[in-house]
Amino acid sequence: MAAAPDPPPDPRRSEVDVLVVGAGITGIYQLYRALDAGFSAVLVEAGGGVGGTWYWNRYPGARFDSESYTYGYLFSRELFEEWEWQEHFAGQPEIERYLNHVVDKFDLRRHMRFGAPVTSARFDEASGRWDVVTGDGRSLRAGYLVAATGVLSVPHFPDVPGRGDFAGEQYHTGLWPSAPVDFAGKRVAVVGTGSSGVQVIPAIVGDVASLTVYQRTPNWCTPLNNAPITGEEQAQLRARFDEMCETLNTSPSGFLHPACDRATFDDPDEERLAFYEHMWRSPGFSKLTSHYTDLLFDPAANAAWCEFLAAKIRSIVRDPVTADRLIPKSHRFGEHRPPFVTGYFEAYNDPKVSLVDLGQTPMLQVTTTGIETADGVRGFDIIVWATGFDFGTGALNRMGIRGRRGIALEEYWADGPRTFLGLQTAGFPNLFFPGGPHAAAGNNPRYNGDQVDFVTATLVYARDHGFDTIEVDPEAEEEWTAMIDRGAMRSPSFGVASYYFGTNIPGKPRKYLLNSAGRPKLFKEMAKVVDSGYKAFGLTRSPA
Ligand code: NA7
Repeated sequence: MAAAPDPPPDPRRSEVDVLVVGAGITGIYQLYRALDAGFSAVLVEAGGGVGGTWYWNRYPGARFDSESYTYGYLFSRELFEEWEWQEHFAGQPEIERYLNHVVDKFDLRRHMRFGAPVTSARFDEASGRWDVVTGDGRSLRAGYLVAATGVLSVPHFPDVPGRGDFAGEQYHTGLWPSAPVDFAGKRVAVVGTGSSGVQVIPAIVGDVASLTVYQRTPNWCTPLNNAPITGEEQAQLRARFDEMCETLNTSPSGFLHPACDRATFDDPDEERLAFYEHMWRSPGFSKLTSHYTDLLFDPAANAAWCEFLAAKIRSIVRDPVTADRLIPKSHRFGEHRPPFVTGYFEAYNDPKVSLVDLGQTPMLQVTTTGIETADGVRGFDIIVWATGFDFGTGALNRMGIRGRRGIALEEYWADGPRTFLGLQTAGFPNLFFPGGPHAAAGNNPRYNGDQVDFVTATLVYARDHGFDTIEVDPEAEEEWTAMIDRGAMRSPSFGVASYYFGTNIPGKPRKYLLNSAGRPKLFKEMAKVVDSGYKAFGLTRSPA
């Protein structure tokens, strides 16, 4: 890294070139890139430490389901070589240690302020600057505001009557306390069976007195197939760093998994079953990225894989009624974000574990002692809410962002987000949100990193050409947003009942929040912008 400007910017100073919000993997990288490009920069973070998702989601069992070395940073070979990930899919403690290591190695901490959630951010048209207030009572003025606030950072609690009356302990997986939660000998309820719920369940089952899982919709869970990284693999990772970067930096989904070249019914039944077995034993997301090419496009192909998975669930879970409840009926594989598990289905063979199907016995209320469903009350000492997040727009819409003429972002986005490149929205000059809605899909740090690189290059271009106001052209925004909406309907495997479309949050507009054209489209459009001299951004000079 180039030397930081001297004297170093004080994180309490009131005016900076770049204000980054969020100390997750994207915000840390944006801070590093802004400083490296010679801007003064400060990062503010609501939490008490570094990590973002990996700070808040410290529940037992929280871990990557992207391979560790593909999720971490690639900008520094030295960093890559000195950090030896212990497992192919690292657990939260190791991830948090890694991100703290990065922050210290690149001397970023002195530019960071913790316990400082943004409560308001107003664009001042006269000066062309953002005036930002944080929850610790400070205010800052910034030329550029980069909200790296993440897509899964606002926890969602279901609106169940009596939730506040529960006399025991209750936790949301996305707001997990730093002090360890003692599950030993406790009667525990876990509500929700998405990626978080299915990680926490097997991680605590050994400790609890009883575990009751409240499931509204089962998911197509498949094995994560985690393993320690052997010495030989470590050596190979180092030796093949350049090759790995090339693959990760160009792959549509940001993974290393090789693509399959066959469609489902190209293979005779016996070979197809052998391929499915191979997939079942393959790591994490390769069950999507290395699967038959038609998995998400041909409903019959998807159904054949689901049939295989249902048979697997039945073969693991001994009680046939429980097994049947764990098999999804309402959606295909890939329609929801698929969770990857270790010992999840096996946990239901433990007599301490029971599964409540909320479809049959809806949750009526939380009482002081437990949870009441249509068939009665069960008592608990601890309730774990693994009930997800306000995906995509949750954090951005809650930061009090006001653009030109005081327009509120949450009003401008009342019918769903409108963006260009998943990075900017018209009427909010100099505001960028890498890692927000509409960018791509896949291994997040890879395409979020592409966005950070693009933002940094844009700021440098503006500085080099004497501009300081960057505001996307409404037409470019309209085109990108229309492309996102059209793409949402393209794959027949994708229904609209998922957080990708906001359906988990009552009253949220049903708009697609990812980008099904993915990273290749992002690359193409970013290159077009650069080639055109940033035309889509209408660079100008502020009046002041
Ligand atoms: P998810 O994947 O959104 O899962 C949330 C779970 O909570 C899911 O099973 C929901 O059921 C359930 N839920 C939500 N609201 C309720 C109510 N009111 N009652 C009962 N159950 C409810 O969140 P996760 O934290 O597991 O994972 C989020 C991401 O983190 C994941 O994609 C990875 O990227 C890591 P539903 O399916 O809505 O019926």
